[in-house]
Amino acid sequence: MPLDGFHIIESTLREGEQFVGASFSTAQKLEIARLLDAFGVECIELTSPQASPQSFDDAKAIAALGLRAKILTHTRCRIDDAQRAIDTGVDGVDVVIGTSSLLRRFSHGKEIAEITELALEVVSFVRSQGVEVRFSTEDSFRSDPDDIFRVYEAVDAIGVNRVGIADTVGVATPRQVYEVVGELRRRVGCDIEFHGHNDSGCAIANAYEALDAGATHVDTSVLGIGERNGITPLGGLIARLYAISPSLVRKYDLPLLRRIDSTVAQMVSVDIPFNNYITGITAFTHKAGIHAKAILNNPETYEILDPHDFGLTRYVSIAHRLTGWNAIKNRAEQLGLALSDDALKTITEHIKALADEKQLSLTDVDSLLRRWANGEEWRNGSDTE
Ligand code: HCA
Ligand code: CU
Repeated sequence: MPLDGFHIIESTLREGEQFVGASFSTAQKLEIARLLDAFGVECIELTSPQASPQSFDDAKAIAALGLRAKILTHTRCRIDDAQRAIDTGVDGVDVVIGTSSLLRRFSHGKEIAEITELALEVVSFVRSQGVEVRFSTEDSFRSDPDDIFRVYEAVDAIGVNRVGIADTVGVATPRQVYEVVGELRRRVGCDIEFHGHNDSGCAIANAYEALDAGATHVDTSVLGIGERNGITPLGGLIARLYAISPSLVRKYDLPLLRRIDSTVAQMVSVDIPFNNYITGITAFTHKAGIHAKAILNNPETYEILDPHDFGLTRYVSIAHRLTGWNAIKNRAEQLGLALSDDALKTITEHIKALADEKQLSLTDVDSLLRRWANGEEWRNGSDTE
């Protein structure tokens, strides 16, 4: 599939609830679901209703909201779990079972033949109830490929809506994801979902490679929260795809991302990381004089994402020793100060020398510019407070 038909399965309310700092109240879950729906994600995945009575009631409440997004819930590969999921009124059930030898030995103890049988039973049961069903193998990238392809082909043959491939431990490389998903694409006719953890920093790249290889759905969570250090972050996936072509993500309400990230960050008691994709405090901050000059002439020189598309603005940092006179000139213009280029070059040298001595602030630079523009003596007096 070419990239543009992809769907996001937003799993903040499932994988994200597995983040150590997350314990969403019902009101918080409703708020997150509404925000994600307003952003435009195609599907929202919820914690298994089997997890607790509150999880069941919350799934029911979210399913009843009448959101545009499809509401999915996650369950083990068991008829009783699937029944309970269907009882909540969700649009789809995401079934998962471990297939790696580790999980088969130390988790559920089942052989592949037994897993296939169970998968067929649960998939046909959910289908018979008129609800969408996805079948996924857990720890797919440490499973024997022949094993998982056999199970996927079996469920595809009986009409599963989607199969999921999961890098549960964040071990897969982008090339490996491309190859495995590409092979899966050749073997099944149904939709393909990719779920990738970020233990070795490849979650975004892997999600991108999965889409490029023919996956139709990618799992994300807000800020990437989930088990351990989490999964593909919603904002990171958006940044990756926007960088290919903004048209790929125009279907989403991009300016809402900032509110979504900060709302969830607050709910789980973390800060948005300074270097976060799009919404990190430094994501659109430029510093070195050479960068600042080019950015001021044409932002595309050092920006692949236009902050305005996300309702954000860029910031050029000028109060430091790496500053340049073009950036200082731009600041003088912002302040409405008429200064010659020669004066600005002299002031810039002075700022650099001062910055070698102490930490400067923008206020320091502004007052230097103002004093120079007013013709005040600044060389001998105290330049900064
Ligand atoms: C889990 C495991 C899971 C499932 C992914 C999926 C994983 O916590 O239940 O259903 O596609 O990473 O394997 O999140
Ligand atoms: Cu996971």
